[in-house]
Amino acid sequence: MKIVLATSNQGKVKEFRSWISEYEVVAYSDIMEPFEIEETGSTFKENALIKARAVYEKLSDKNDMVLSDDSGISVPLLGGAPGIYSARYAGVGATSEANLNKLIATLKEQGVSKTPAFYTAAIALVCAKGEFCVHGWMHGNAIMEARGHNGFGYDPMFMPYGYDKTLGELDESVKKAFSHRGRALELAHIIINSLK
Ligand code: ITT
Repeated sequence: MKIVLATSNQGKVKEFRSWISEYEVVAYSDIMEPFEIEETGSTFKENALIKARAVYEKLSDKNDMVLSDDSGISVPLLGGAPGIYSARYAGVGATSEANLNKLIATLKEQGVSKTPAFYTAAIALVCAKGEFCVHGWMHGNAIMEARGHNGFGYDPMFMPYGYDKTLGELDESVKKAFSHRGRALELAHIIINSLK
């Protein structure tokens, strides 16, 4: 059984590849022509399932399993924004740098130097046995500047609780152990192992 990642985000591909070691992991674009998947859901879970189902439908080997991730950063001070719109906060097709800069600029307008924020990841699994979804969260503070180059997306402005560095500065092992995606993947692993 292969695990096929239903994502075009290279940051996610990199994390999943290094965190799932005992299975063959391939990005869906390695085995089929990449295609547009419209994320029409109103929750992380709905969007994760939409992405995993779309790729599973096109799989030639239905014994393989599709894994997708819908994730984002939420800032309570901004009413939860950008949330499910994290990838398109600065507009459809915006670069992750533009999204990061927009969040920093928006928070600066609030006149605070840091504010609580949290990441959410919904991981959906679609396979011959059915559809499953698990979640993970990581809480911390959003700061008003970008620091470090590790991780991706909003990591340079996110300081997890218990650390005085951003995910951009911290070793990748911290993200594996404590992140939204790392925690959700731990739960996904249990499901995957029970189905193999
Ligand atoms: P796919 O839909 O192809 O998986 P995407 O990047 O569009 O890729 P999402 O719709 O789930 O995926 O949006 C996730 C966005 O949330 C991502 O682009 C980042 O801006 C942000 N994000 C999610 N997890 C993150 C993480 O671990 N570190 C930094 N930013 C993250």
